[in-house]
Amino acid sequence: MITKSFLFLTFLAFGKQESLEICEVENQSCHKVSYEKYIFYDVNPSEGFNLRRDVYMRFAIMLAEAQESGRRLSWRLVLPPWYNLYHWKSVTKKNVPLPWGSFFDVKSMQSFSPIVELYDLFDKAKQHPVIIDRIYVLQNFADAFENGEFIEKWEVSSGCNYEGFWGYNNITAKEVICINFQGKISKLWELIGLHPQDKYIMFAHGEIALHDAYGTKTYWDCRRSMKFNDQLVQRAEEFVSKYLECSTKMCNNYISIHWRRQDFARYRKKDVPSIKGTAQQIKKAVKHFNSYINKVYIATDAAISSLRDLEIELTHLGFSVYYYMPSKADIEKFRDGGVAIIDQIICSYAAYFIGTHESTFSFRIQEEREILGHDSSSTFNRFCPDSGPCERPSKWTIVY
Ligand code: GFB
Repeated sequence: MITKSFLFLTFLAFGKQESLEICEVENQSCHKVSYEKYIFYDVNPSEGFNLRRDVYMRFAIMLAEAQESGRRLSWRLVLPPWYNLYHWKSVTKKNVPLPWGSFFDVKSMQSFSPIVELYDLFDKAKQHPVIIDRIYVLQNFADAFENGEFIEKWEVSSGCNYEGFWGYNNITAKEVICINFQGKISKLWELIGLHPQDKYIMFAHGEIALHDAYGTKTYWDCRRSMKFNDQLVQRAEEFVSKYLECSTKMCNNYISIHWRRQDFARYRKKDVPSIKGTAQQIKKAVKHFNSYINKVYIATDAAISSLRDLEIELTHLGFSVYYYMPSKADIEKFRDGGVAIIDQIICSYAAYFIGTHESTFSFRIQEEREILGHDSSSTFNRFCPDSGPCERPSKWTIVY
């Protein structure tokens, strides 16, 4: 409580009212009082887990860079809970919003950017419900190019709405504004600057704002801070040790594949191989890389019947095949999201990896392998279609 003994207040942070320093003359002491403001964001409901991880990075970097520049110190990023993801098909406990701590080491993420879990914000916010001052619903412009040029811009538009708040009914908003937006994420500060008094703002369709820069040191600093939650790492390591007989994060005795099927096998036939073709490509890769390896770890979203067919093909070719089949208890504990991360961790420890073209699930494994220090020639490999052109995957190597 501020009493008469507090005689003066100073504004910090370049004259903006971002934090207050309160000095008490009687005690001759000063302390800062935080004046926190919060950015919420959400992503198009149909987007999967691994694109969402990338959207997080765009916002986390935006906030981290703002802090580093010494401006906008009061802003925090609220992590949108994981809720009702389209690809999460297991029928376990009823669908509840899951915090980021279920999958990631949030303390490590906080070492990079000023983030808070939504449940922490509920604790901090004195008002209930939390009332968001303004939701900006981002939309694409009808035509991204003006006279053949991509220009960064935004304009207020109409015809949008926002339904959501991850199933919570104790969040609401005063105003929803539709914005046609194209450009880098730091341009969102222009929108934030329109109403300097706002304390809680939100961007819906956050995926529309692009990275300021991709693959830079800052990108990788952020990416490295996204460590997985310990329980998931432990479960993956148990599997690697017990079945793949390796006890380091850089195994030399198995290769891993991410075999994305489902919609990829149906609609992207020019990018993915048949079952027989997959087995043949694995054989060729092993022969080229290290013909002593005979263990193949498969991460996949394929139907069990297709997985068994691939297993039969690979067994005929002399390979021992491994995959992680979560028990009911594992699914209850880790949920679909955690089970997928366990697959990703196991793939990341392998001597050699082959991924699926343009799958963000594969991209995240490649990044993990870069962080672990695998030679990039063992990482940036993809399955090709049985016939036709096969573009080499881009190499996004780590920067320190
Ligand atoms: O993560 P994600 O965006 O990767 O979505 P893509 C695919 C989801 O399918 C994952 C499951 O988050 C998992 O829930 N999944 C895929 C897997 N592969 C595996 C696997 O090997 N193991 C396990 N356990 N689960 C995007 C989609 O997928 O591709 C978009 O999100 C769209 O909706 C686009 O379809 C073309 O980038 O592969």
